[in-house]
Amino acid sequence: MDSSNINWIPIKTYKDIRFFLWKGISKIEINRPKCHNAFRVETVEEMIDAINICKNRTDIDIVIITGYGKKSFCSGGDQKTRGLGGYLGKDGIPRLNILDFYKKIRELPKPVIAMVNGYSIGGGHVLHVVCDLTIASDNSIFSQVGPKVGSFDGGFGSSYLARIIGQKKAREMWFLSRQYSAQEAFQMGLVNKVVPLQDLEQVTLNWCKIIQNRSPMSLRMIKRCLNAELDGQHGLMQLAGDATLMFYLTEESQEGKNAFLEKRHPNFRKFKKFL
Ligand code: S0N
Repeated sequence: MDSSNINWIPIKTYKDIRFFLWKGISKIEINRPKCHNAFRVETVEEMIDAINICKNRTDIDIVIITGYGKKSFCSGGDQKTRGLGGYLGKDGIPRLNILDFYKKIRELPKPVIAMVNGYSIGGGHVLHVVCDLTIASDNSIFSQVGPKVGSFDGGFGSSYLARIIGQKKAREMWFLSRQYSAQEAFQMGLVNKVVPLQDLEQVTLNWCKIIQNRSPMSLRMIKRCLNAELDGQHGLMQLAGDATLMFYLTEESQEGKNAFLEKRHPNFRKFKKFL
């Protein structure tokens, strides 16, 4: 695939993000370069709207999340909008709605790739952690700054982080709140690949292309299974929902519905049993 052929087509216009589609690949890009792509309540609302579209459109196979420009992926919550008890939207109600977006990424039955193009800090670091895969440019910087700025993420940002890089390293990241280079992040298993910044989109799209040729149901189930172990009852519900989907596709399941509608007893005995 030649980068000159890439033709991102806008799906919907927003204020804080850009949202594109090209050949079944969608791209959600935080567009607030003045503050290193920090997210405010409205940014997150837009991202949630975009990812809901990704869920509902069958012509979208895979989602890339990234930040505008060459310096930053995302610097976390917009500290200038942080009030008492959360981040303040136009209604003045304090929220931490980024958690809802993290959940959307985990729940999406399609692969999500973080294309990290610079600073990935605080809630903007958790943002790449919750994605299925991370491809980072060589100028990227990774950090959890909570203990420096008076916050912490005890959810995916710590427990899932620790599953990825180990308990000791996760504690180091949080307790010291220092910055790590892309190479250090690669060495600790925090990212899947590091590439020169100018190759970042091309390599990410190459990975997308490979994944697009894989079985969508297989990808969906493996994502669910990997999540289920960590996500407790919620993860099991998601996995079970997909198991039900697959059962609905069988003749045995159809027989139950048809018998009800035809007001007869179902005959399940005619179906093959598997060991
Ligand atoms: C990215 C950094 C390292 C860049 O440093 P540099 O190059 O020196 O630039 P600056 O001069 O610092 O920045 C340029 C302008 O951008 C503004 N800015 C940068 N980041 C933010 C931000 N997050 N919010 C608001 N503004 C930001 C600067 O202020 C500056 O503006 P001007 O020119 O007007 O002065 C460096 O900027 C940096 O470290 N930034 C991030 C700092 C930070 O506090 N991040 C937020 C951390 N917290 C969260 O993300 C928590 C939110 C959260 O998501 C969460 C989730 C789940 C559960 C809990 C939480 C939680 O609350 O922790």
